[in-house]
Amino acid sequence: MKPDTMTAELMTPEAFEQALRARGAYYHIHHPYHIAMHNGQANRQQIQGWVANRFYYQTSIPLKDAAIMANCPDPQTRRKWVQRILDHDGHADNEGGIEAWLRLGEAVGLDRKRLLSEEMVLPGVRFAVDAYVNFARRAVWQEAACSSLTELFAPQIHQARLDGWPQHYPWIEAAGYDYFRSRLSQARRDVEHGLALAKAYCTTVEKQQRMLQILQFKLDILWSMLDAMSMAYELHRPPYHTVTDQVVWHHQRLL
Ligand code: AHQ
Repeated sequence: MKPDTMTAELMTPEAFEQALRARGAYYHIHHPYHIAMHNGQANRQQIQGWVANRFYYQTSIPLKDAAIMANCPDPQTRRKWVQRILDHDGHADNEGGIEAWLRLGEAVGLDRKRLLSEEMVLPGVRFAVDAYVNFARRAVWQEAACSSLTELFAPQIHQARLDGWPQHYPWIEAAGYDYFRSRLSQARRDVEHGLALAKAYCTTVEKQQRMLQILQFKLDILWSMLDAMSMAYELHRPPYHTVTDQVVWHHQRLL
């Protein structure tokens, strides 16, 4: 759907929210890799690959959120936004999402050191995630903040995992599911703030149409991550597979 600000009309805040929600049609819950995991058709390597690659996304979220805060001059907004960093990095009485994801790793049979080494992170996943962090560093802070609105669709995907994975994958230890449970409420709270920011900021046709493109950019990031995993773990065509069966791609955060 190509945005055309020449003919697009200014939407009311309610209509703009509906337009944002309509992008849910392109959410990665509809990606074949995700559908296979949801239907119990993923094997151990495909689940482990997803957990190890998504770990790079999770550890990049606090960098993304800190970049937004660094660009945001409003203390009121920063006071709210900082909670997102704490949710992942942890604080006094909460281990945080990154620690919970490491436990998800152990629950699927991956040692913490393996995830922390980032040696399983595919180049395509790294490039997609780095594009998100770099966007947050350079963009107008409101645009970067609202790019998190793919979480409009996240509670459904976390709930689907909690509902379906235990039966499909009895080999995954139940302790691993704590992370998905934690996101159900955190995502809903974050989306409320993100939507308020989007409605307050997008007061012209140009800003509304640009924000829809920014949301699509973020949807593309999530979709592209699963494309890279499909190549490696479903089509058995990891990078350089015609040259070597070794992992030779870079696995350092260079940005
Ligand atoms: O676990 C996820 C998470 O912490 C976040 C932060 C948020 C952002 O700031 O962009 N997006 C996000 C997402 C998480 N989980 C994804 C999933 O499928 O488990 C969904 C993803 C998102 O919808 O953007």
